[in-house]
Formats: sequence, C-alpha cells, structure tokens
Amino acid sequence: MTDFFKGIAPIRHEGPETANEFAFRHYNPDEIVLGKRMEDHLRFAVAYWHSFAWPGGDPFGGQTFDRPWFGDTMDLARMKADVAFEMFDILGQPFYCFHDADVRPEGATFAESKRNLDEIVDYLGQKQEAHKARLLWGTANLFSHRRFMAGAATNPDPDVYAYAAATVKANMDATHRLGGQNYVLWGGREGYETLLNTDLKAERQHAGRFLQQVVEYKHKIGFKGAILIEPKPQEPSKHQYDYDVATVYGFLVEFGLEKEVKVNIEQGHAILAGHSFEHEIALAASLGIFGSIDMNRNDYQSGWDTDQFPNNHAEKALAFYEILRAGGYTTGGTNFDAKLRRQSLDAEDLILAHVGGMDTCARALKCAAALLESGELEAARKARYAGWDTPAAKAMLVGTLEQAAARVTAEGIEPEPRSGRQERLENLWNRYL
Ligand code: XLS
Ligand code: NI
Ligand code: NI
Repeated sequence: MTDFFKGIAPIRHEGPETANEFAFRHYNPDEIVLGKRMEDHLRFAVAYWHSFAWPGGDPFGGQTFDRPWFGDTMDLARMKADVAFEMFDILGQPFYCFHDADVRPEGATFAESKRNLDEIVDYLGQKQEAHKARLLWGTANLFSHRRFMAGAATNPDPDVYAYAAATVKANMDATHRLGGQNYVLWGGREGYETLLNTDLKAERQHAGRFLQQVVEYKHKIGFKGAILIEPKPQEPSKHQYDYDVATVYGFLVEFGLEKEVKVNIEQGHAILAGHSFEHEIALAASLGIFGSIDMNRNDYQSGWDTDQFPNNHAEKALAFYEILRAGGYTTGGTNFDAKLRRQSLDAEDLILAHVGGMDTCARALKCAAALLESGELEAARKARYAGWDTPAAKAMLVGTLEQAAARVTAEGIEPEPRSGRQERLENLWNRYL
C-alpha cells in the first residue's frame, strides 16, 4: 500500500439524497437497467495517462502536480502502478487503459524501452490477478517523442515507419498478454502542417498499409479484441487524416478494412470536428463500426480539446441513447479520457473527478434507458418515415429513376409538407431528464 489515497475508503452508492461527497448518487453497479447491470452497460475505464502520467502543464507553464511516482526509474513506474490500482479499487470501475509511455520509462534504445514495457506489463498482470480492474485497451504513444514529430506511419522517413511498426507490435503484444479487450490507434501526428512539404497521397497510402499490417498481425497472434481508430480533426496536427467518423469510414473502405476496424469516439474530438458526440456515435453505429468511447468534455469557449470530466448529464444522455439504440457496447466501454484542471492538486480531486464523471454518465444512462423503454421517441421517429412502409414507396428503391418519376403524373403526387416537431420532441426529452 502507498499512502497517496490515505483515508479514502472505497466509494459506495448512497443515492441522490446523500450529503457524502465520497459516494455515488447515481452509479450503482448492480442496479438493473434495461435487463442489464449498470456496470455492464457503462463499462467504465480510467485513463492512465491523464490520471497518473500527466504533470499538469499547459502551453504557458510546466508541472503543477507533485506526485511521488514522477521520474523515470522502474521503481517509480511500479509505484505508479500501485497507486493506479489503489485508485481503481477505490472507484470500483472495471477497466483501465494505457499507452506504453504512461506505464514505463523511455529507454535509451528501442530494446531498453521494450524491456521496460515487458517488465511493467508483468507487474500489471500480477496487479490484475490481485485486483478487479482489467485492461479495456492498450495503445502506443506515437506522438510525444520528437522522433514522431513528422508522423509515425505517415512519416517521410521510412526508419520512423519501422520504429512505429516495432512500437505498435510491442504494444499489441502487451495488450494481448494482459487480456485487453481492444487495441486503439489514435493518429495524433498522422497528418500534416503544410502541404508545401507534404506528399499527401503517399502519406495516406502508408497509413492505410500500416493499418492493414496491424490487422494482419492481430489475426496472426490470435488477438480477439477489436482494433479501434480514434478520429480527431486536428490538434496536434493541423490536418489529420482521421478527421471524423465519416472520414475514417471512407479510409477503411479504401483499404478494405471496414469489417476489421471500428472507431473509438471521443466527445471532445467530435465537437472539434463540428459534430455532436451523438451524431458521431449514431453514424458509426449505422455504418457498423461503433466500438468504444472516450468520455470527456471540452471547454465550450476555448475551442481546444481540454479533456475535462463530464458534468452535464443532459448532454451525455443523448450519447447514451444512441449507444443503447445501437445495442450497447460489445468490447467497448466508457473510458474517461479526462484530466484534472492543473490547479486541482489533491489526491481527493482525482477521486472526486471520477466519481462525478461516473455519476454523470450513470444518470445519463438511466434517463436514456427510460426514454427508450417508453418507446415514445422511437414511435415518433417511426411515424415520420411510415410512408416508406408502402409497397409503392419500397418499389421505388429497387426500380429506376424513370419509374420513380412516373409516379408523380400517374398518381397525381403533390407532396404535403409535415411538421418535423422538433420542439415537441425536445420537450419530450426534457421530461426524461
Ligand atoms: C488525444 C487522444 C488520446 C487517445 C489515445 O487527444 O484522445 O488521448 O485517446 O492515444
Ligand atoms: Ni482519446
Ligand atoms: Ni482527446
């Protein structure tokens, strides 16, 4: 035991009326929602990078957090893992996620970095045996080190492609060994700053081939989890090749991977792309590529990916409604890709940020489930498209343009505009919040 969280007992569900800060008001793992335990619906994960590796810097200043495990020795990496699992025990969430760079010190050579990773993965494996938390997904950090400044798989230097391949292979092996349920690729540097020095066509081809190789390797080692791409439109790159769900889907089809790869959708990234979170989820579900989510929120004025903890259940309810409508997660989950504000220095802040985030999501899930169960919104949606249930309408979709056109004169069609009833449906939503 470390003494980082000293005195903080495991968080329990006490209900909405409790005055206890260190309690769940809405998250009740065993409560049944639409026939399934809440824990199994939400599948919460803690992100190692924000909670245990991030020092609290911003573009104007460095480290604000003073954590006893900061540093780059293996002993400190083990202490970090100890603290992480102590937090997982306090929160009781079933999963966590990491990048290689979060859990192990960088070595002087690739071989040393790999040795460090393997050693810490053994340690995490022992931790998993003694504790509840399991790996939701692993990933490689292909964006922090300067070697990746011009991209990983899309780097103009083929040596960096090789280095990225070695890094991803090591991380897929690590994820597989820990029984991870997914492997994520976020292409933070897979894009460009200026077209003046960029061969856009070659870079996209290399990224596509890289992803095919990842999928081939997954099958070779018998990894049963899902491969997930995490779309983001920009930041750090000016233009990123995996802009949003629609762009990623086009990319997957181009490289024959739409049946092999799904998406990990992040709230903040959806907003940066000019979409709503629920739009991205609904689109992915309709394309058959919905995998998992990174839960957070942006600051709505700054226009950055600020990775804040969610605190607005009404907003998240729309997202969970789409997840429920899609049948829920399979291998995916709700990963808090969220970090404290840099002034939130205390161990308590780390716990309470997650408690608030988990409660926000649980409350959102309950609202979404109640509305789905009532069938009211689905009935309204169905009624709006009811015209398509007629044989004449269906026939148009298999016939020709001329046949569809001919109906207008033959049947004397003059379309009758109908209300979309948006405000009525918004009022309906509000009754369930
Ligand atoms: C950054 C991304 C990153 C991925 C994992 O914006 O969200 O944290 O989730 O590499
Ligand atoms: Ni993310
Ligand atoms: Ni992000």
